[in-house]
Amino acid sequence: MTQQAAVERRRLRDRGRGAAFRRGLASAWWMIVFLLLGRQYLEILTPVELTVDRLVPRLPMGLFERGIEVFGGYAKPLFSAGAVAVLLGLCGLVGVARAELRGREGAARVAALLGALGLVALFLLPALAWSQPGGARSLAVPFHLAACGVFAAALLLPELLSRRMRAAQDPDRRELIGRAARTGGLLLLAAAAAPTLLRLFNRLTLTAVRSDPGGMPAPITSTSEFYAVSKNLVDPDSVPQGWKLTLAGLVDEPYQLSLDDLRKLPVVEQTQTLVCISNEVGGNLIGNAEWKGVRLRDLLERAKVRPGTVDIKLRCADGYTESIPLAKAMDPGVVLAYEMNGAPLNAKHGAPARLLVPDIFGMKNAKWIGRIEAVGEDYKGYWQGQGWSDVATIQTMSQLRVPDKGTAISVGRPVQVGGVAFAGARGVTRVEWSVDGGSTWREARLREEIAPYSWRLWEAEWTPERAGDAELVVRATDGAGDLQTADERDTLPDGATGYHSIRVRVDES
Ligand SMILES: Nc1nc2c(c(=O)[nH]1)N[C@H]1C(S)=C(S)[C@@H](COP(=O)(O)O)O[C@H]1N2
Ligand SMILES: [Mo]
Repeated sequence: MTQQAAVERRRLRDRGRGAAFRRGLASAWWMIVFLLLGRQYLEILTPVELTVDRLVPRLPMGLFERGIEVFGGYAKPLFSAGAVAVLLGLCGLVGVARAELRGREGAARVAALLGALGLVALFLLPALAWSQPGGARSLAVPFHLAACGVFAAALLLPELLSRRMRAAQDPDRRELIGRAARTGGLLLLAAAAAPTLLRLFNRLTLTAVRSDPGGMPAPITSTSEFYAVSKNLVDPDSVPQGWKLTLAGLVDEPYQLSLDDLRKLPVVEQTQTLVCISNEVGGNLIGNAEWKGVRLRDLLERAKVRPGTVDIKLRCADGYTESIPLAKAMDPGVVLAYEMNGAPLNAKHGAPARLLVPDIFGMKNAKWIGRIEAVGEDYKGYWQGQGWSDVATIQTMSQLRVPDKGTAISVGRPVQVGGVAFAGARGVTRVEWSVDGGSTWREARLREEIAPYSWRLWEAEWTPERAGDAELVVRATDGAGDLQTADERDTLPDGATGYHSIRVRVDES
């Protein structure tokens, strides 16, 4: 054989492999539609959602941190896109494996093919499905197995059918029928998948949602401007039919409550600020709202928590789990809320009920709660596996919100300086600000206290005396008299610390 012939052969083989890979991908499309239908009608999570859900909290902390550092708010969509690529890649490879094996002999061929399919079928999808949270789990595993079956059928059936037709019909007719079948199939699939895709798309929580209107914040953040953070690619969007809150575990009298039952219990109203532990210094994952609900303590007393209980564990519709120590759970400030800013809690913020835990970072404020359980161990929640603080006490923090970027500042003309300060349950008693990078400090005016667990708005007036760059800095003192730490620390694992500062240009008047 000449060298040229060998090269030509390799070229053909590579081209054949490309086609086989593409055929694997095309077969995956059927499986994807099948999975989307399951997502739409059976609430079975897609492999991509499950991958993100399982993998992210297991990433080593350093890697997670790097990811957030490099990709910022895009980390979640990029990670998801990666998961899609890996799953599709596997499907393509199965396509190639199948084509490679076609030339081989009988039994070996079948065995190898089954092996390749089995790899996907028996391990990947069902293993993922196993981690499906909530009631759909028993359905999820057989459903994902069936999805593998759909993939296998899409890959193998056309070949089997065309072999039959080849025997029966002339080539032109065969070609026509084949094309019609493919086009019709694709249209059908597109029609079936469209509503699901649309629905999922509307519920995507790719990044923390918060529209920043700029300027001095309102004392109460409107629900539409309130940041939203969740671990999910797609949040739970509807309260399941017949939703019940379950109180169980180490209790003498377990019980269930409907939303109506919950609304009949003694009501508490509480204005409280939420802040995410991954909020950077000066970041906007913070908001203040008026909540309404019932005391967790009342719910627990009714269930008669047994001695030996260590933690109160929360289980949510999205599979999220969290825990707070029993002593904290009995704090009258811990509220199971079903209203936010005068309206029923919406889907983004945890409908039908979410927990509010004053003094503790947002992650302990579990949303979409379905089960509250007394447990005899120090239970580690979703994020603690990765090393985020389990105590998660809010750090004293303060922010400059004005002047904001667009404000023109010039010598001799007064401008407003101001923002928010927050120290969890300790409260803020003093805010100071500086125009020289923290060399000298001035006293800020605190606006009146909104509520014990709420942020405090602060403001001051500044009349610049010199043109050039100025560095504005702010720091707060909490109710215990402790000055906010100037130590610059990252969000991981205890929440960011350090002073917020902004550089501004002062023009000649
Ligand atoms: N069930 C559930 N609850 C959750 C989360 C989640 O992913 N799932 N995220 C937590 C985090 S990290 C934060 S900061 C707050 C944010 O609450 P918000 O979206 O109402 O602002 O919800 C917490 N509760
Ligand atoms: Mo958070």
